[in-house]
Amino acid sequence: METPKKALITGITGQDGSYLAELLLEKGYEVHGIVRRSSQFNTGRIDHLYVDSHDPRARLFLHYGDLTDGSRLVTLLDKVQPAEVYNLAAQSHVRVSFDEPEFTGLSTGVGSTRLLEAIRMIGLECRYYQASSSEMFGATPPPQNESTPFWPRSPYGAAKVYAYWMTRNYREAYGMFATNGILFNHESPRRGETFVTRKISMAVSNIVAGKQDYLYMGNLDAVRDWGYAKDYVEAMWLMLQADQPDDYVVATGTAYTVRDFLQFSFEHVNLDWEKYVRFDERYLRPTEVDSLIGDASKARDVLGWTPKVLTPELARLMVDADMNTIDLRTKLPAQL
Ligand code: NDP
Ligand code: GDR
Repeated sequence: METPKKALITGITGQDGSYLAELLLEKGYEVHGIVRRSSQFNTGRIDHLYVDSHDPRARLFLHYGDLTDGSRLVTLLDKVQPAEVYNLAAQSHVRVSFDEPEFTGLSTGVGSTRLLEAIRMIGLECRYYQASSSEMFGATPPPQNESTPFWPRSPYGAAKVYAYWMTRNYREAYGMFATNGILFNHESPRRGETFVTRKISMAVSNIVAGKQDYLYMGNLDAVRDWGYAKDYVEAMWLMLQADQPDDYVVATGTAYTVRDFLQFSFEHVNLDWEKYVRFDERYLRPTEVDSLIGDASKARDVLGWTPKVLTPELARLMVDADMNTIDLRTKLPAQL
């Protein structure tokens, strides 16, 4: 029997990590994931994939670690010897990055350097994926592609720009197969509950169930290019199968406002969003990113990648998922 290819995923407990782990397991990989120690289990998104490690069929293995702990990354990479490393771990919330700029820099920015340097130090021959972001384009007007200048508008965006350039530098300086996926917003029923799309889909289901009266929101005019996370992890994998390391934008190329997303979601259950949505300035950011619309022609032409799910369908799919699990949710999310 052939030895399975090994992949290491940082951020495996997050939205994208869980879909990527699923995809790689389906493709026959042995998947290793880095998990942060927490006072409660934080593996809810991947529990369905886990097989006890004593079982000979087990192909998913979890290890404690943290992107702020460089020596741990060295010992772990040395032990696992993965052929592919996907760096998805980050403090990924833009609004929170204004409250925690230093930690965001340490994890989202310097965390990538720690991982790249660990790979270099032990001489690991692997392919590296960096989760770069459309937030790097920030205030540069759309459409944005691989040649668009960066103008980050948050500590998160700035940390991602640093990680992007470190990834390119390790590619150019050491010949490492290091690739940036510049992904635009992508969502799913596993999206964190304080990101705008999931906040909306959960509120719709709570309102229908009579558990919530109003939804408090910030800027409804922001334009985003929202795709489906399951489609986007496929693009990550394709990038590491390419002949050469490179940088790719991944997006749907469509544009909707937060207001549009509200309308698609409430309309799906025959409610008028304007009756339920109220403004709270707490959800505004000191500097906003007004409009992100990606041009993913390169990913289409070189990798053969195209999105399957577009924003209106995504909104409906997320509302349906939250409507189906409403009975399992016992409390409303804290107002964060
Ligand atoms: P999530 O916030 O859902 O997941 C982030 C993951 O990173 C979690 O597993 C989290 O662990 C882990 N993590 C956070 N800090 C550390 C740390 N210091 N050490 C180790 N692990 C850590 O993000 P997504 O899945 O949505 O996004 C994945 C990546 O892609 C992120 O880097 C994000 O910035 C980037 N990105 C996301 C986009 C999107 O639209 N979703 C678009 C473009 C880029 P825990 O579960 O313990 O919190
Ligand atoms: P974003 O996602 O900042 O684009 O970053 P988020 O869903 O948080 O915000 C999208 C837009 O909605 C506006 N907005 C609100 N946002 C939140 N969270 N809560 C609200 O109540 C609210 N009201 C209006 C925001 O101002 C913003 O304009 C995401 C993250 O996944 C990043 O990690 C990733 O890199 C980028 O997408 C691409």
